[in-house]
Amino acid sequence: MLKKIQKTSKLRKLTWYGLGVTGLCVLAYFVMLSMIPVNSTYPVLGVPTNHYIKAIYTKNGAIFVTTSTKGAKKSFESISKPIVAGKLGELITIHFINEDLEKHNLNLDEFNVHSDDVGYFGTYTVTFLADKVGKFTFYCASHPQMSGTIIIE
Ligand SMILES: [Cu+2]
Repeated sequence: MLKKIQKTSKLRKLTWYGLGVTGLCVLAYFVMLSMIPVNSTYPVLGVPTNHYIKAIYTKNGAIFVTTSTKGAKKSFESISKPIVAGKLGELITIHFINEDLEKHNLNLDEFNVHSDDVGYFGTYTVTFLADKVGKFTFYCASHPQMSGTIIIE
């Protein structure tokens, strides 16, 4: 009788242990998935550089403005055709924020970045691997005047 109880509790422990390991594996799987840049098929380890791209309203129509940070301070430059700079091999995270009443989207074809339409004060975050050098154009598909340049060196 006692042996049977011991056996059952052992089995129970084993079951919980099994469930725990399975849970951890599932968690690890999703963490790994989240580390895959949008233009890659495998996870890339690294701390991405954060770039912020805002869509703002001006009297000449909406434009993109940008800023990038490594620290806490952010300041946006209100110039049209902004430039985002990165280095080859770097993970780049773009936070797109729409501060215009109209919907906008963000596209960077060469790195497979395509957002849906983002509404007023909506955001879209994407991480990609800067795996080629050159000058690339990001743009809003709905508004031809909205574009900027990404330079990877
Ligand atoms: Cu737009």
